[in-house]
Amino acid sequence: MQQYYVTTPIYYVNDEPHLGHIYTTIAADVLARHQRLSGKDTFFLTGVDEHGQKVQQAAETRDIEPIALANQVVARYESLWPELSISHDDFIRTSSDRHHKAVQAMWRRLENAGAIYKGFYEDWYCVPCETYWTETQLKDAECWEAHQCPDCKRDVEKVQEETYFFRLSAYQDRLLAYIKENPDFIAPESRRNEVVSFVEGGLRDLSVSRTTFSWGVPVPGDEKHVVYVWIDALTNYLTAVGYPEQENPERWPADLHLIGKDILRFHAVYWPCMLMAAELPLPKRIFAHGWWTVEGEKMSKSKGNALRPADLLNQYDADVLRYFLLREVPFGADGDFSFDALKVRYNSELANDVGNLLNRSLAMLKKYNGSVLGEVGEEQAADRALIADVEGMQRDVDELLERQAFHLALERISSVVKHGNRYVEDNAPWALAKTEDTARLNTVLYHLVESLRLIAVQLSPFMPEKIALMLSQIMNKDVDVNTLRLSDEAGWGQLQVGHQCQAPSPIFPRLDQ
Ligand code: ME8
Repeated sequence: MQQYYVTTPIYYVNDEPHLGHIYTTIAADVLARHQRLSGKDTFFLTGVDEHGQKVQQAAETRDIEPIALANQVVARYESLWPELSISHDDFIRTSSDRHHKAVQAMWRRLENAGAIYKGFYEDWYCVPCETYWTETQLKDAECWEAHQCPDCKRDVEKVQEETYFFRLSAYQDRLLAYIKENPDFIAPESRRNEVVSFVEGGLRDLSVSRTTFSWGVPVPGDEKHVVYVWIDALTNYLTAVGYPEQENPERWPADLHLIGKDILRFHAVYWPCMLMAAELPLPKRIFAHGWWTVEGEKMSKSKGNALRPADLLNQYDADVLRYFLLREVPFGADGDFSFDALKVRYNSELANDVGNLLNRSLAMLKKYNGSVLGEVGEEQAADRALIADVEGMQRDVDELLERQAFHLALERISSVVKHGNRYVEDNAPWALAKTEDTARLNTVLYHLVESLRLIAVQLSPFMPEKIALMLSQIMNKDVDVNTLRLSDEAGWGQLQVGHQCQAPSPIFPRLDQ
């Protein structure tokens, strides 16, 4: 069976989950569900990043141990993910034994490959960004006078320590060649171009150990050093698939690392170079999505305006959020979250289009034929056009999700829903019901219900709970969307004549503006 391995970033435990974290995880979940539906042996990984100075400091301010802070935030994620129907197969914690082993084994592997050496470091460090800056970089960014981080504009600290370096510079040419030969490796294209110009600008060896704090994985054989948090964090993608018990894990490489644009360099430069040094295959694709603001403002801890999952789930079903987040903004672009936009999108596409098509179709079926699908007559051009559109949708959605174009996939499904509503108007079952032509009436009703079934199947990765309700009305039994497979479901004509549907019950009631 074909495999599929998708990951999210592992989230820091010095912050509570917010809109940004749920966005990436929902996107990964939709892909995982879509791949399972397509019959692939899918592995979906998410988790938390527990180590590092940032977490240690956050714990100190609260006067607790870092692990206690981590445990609190892990509990939040563990209760949040089921509420959002996240279907991850593994949740990784970097404080776990399995991960310690993996990080230490990775370190030794890099060391044995001659890619790690000991040296001395003198530079400027931004604690919140966990990034080192040279004097030249600060000067270039006009941050030298104020000693500010070029990214976040907060203060940088001077650091001088004995450190181990990773020979990043040695992989510059190989990485560039790889990126050029593999056009799908980094997406979207604008991010790929960014990475190319960064690498072309020259890679410096990377400091990969710290002696200034202790909350992390000790460097094997030199325990006063702690492994740099990014080496630690990135290795999680291998830990979860059985490294180092399996030296070259069977599930590796990942098919997709889904990340936000903030952590592109770590994933598209440092990580591939580490893997090259370790002689492990590179992930097949890295997709960096854009940034959400909320009602026009950047979410920030200092402003305290981060949108928390509870603020959203108090007002909207998880599935409606899932739909909105992936429909509203082209994946890859930045976007602004507003409750008004959510309501508009919900009313127009979910209540008016999908909800309406389901309700009116099942209501007419009930009224004209006791909810039973009658004998289908000869197909007309309009029927064939609807079938062709449904079949085209199935192919297109698959192709669009292969390249993470969620908004286009939803738009494509939405276009079939609109087609279905037009088909109702054009074929006017209420008028047919007044004639003797029951064959035509049955044919129209059949095409509507069968289209709805196939639309629901395609929507199920996006809205698993709502679609389970929709399908149970159509199939007249409980439907577990997790076990649906396209090989069983996707063919036109699976609903049998004589099948009885349920009476409609609205799943997307209209909201007042
Ligand atoms: O960076 N809009 O963890 P993190 C969209 N531990 N996505 C957002 C967002 C926003 N406003 N804010 C956060 C780390 N995200 C490291 C990762 S991976 C080996 C280590 C999402 O808790 C987005 O996916 O800061 C971003 O990449 C991630 O949260 C950063 O999470």
